[in-house]
Amino acid sequence: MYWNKEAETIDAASLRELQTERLRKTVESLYENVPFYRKKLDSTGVKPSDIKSTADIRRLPFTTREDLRENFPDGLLAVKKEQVVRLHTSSGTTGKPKAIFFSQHDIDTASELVARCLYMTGLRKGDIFQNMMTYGLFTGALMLHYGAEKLGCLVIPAGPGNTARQISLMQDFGTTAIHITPSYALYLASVLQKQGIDPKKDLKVRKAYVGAEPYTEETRKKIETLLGLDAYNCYGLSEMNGPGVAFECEYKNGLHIWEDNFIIEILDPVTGEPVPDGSNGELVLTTLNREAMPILRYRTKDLTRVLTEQCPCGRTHRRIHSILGRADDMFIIKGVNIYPQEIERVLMSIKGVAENYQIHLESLDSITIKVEIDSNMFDGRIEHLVSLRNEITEKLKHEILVKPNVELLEPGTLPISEGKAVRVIDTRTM
Ligand code: DLL
Repeated sequence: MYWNKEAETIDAASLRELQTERLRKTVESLYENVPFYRKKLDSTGVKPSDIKSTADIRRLPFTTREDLRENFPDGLLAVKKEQVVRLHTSSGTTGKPKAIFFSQHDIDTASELVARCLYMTGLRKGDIFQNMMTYGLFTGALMLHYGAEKLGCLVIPAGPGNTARQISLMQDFGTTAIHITPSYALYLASVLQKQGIDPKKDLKVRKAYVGAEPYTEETRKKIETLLGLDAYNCYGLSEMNGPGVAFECEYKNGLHIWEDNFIIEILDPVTGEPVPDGSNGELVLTTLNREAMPILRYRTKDLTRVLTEQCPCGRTHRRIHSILGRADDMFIIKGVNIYPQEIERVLMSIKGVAENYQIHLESLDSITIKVEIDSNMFDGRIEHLVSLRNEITEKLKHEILVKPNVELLEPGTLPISEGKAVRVIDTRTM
């Protein structure tokens, strides 16, 4: 049931002790080797020997995306360059990318954590794992690749896109599990449907690891129904190894974060103060077991909450709710704060809505939702279209408190992205 029982079911006292020891070592390494952190620590008056418990994390400085960019390319490296065996980058929408370095120890640890993740969903030696994430500087594909190989799975490094080839690979090699973004999973389902392939009867794929972008429970259900499989949420970010930081177990009731490798804090995104247990806030992560590039209190901007009840799977590592959105994803229309996920939740729960949509922000008081709908809705009966458009408009208005313009489109009209989907098109001029 467990890949590493001792680590996964560690008791609370031993976990705190391990975290404290690893946090102290992390701060020691940063203080000695990274001038940026030494300066920050000196300015707050904290010395590595001051770390006596995990509560001392509150005395440590934050690290932001801007800090990573300002220290580009290797200003945050805590080891000699010769000890580095891998570089990944995360490209932002603006400015320089963030460079993340890994030592062999870091790669081994990341693979071990991913192996734990995949094992807890029931993936085993003998499974055939088709990896449809982008290989390259993006961490998405490689980290799951290594974890699946560690379990002894046959890994097919398919990469994203070329859907016809993806389907042939599944058919020819009997793929049992896939790793995919939510937007591509929905697209894949629509192509299978068009080709008359029933995934439940004609394919062997029974598990999907779905992540790299936020998605709602409604989207998960749609993916599961259309592809006839169990979809497990997989969360991570390049700055913290990539995918596999938090993952759902067989109960699919929140994502376990490996607390022997990360300290989790949930903070108010504006004040930076902790929110009460179980309340929503920004996830802030500290690495505890990284050699090349440890990071203290990284402001992920991802919004979530800690789920406090014990998980029936017996793992003691706490769970977070699936990501509710990003602190910087929010937009304001007519003075109302809106997150794209609220729109997605509504769209994906309406019968007749297909897989692809876009949110267009044109001015401070107008929002247009372009949404593809099932091809059978274009049956020449205009009243069907009118009634669907009214239903979407009313349900969205109820959820986001602003009446949107809704445009219904035929399937295949909106662009498909091979990587992360671009859902919000903001053409407002401020
Ligand atoms: O997206 C790592 C990853 C690859 C995770 C494959 C899962 C699967 P970055 O490109 O650095 O790394 O983007 C990280 O993507 O801060 C979140 O905002 C978002 N994100 C990643 N996974 C999820 C998820 C990878 N499961 C950023 N749910 C993060 C919601 C996610 N958002």
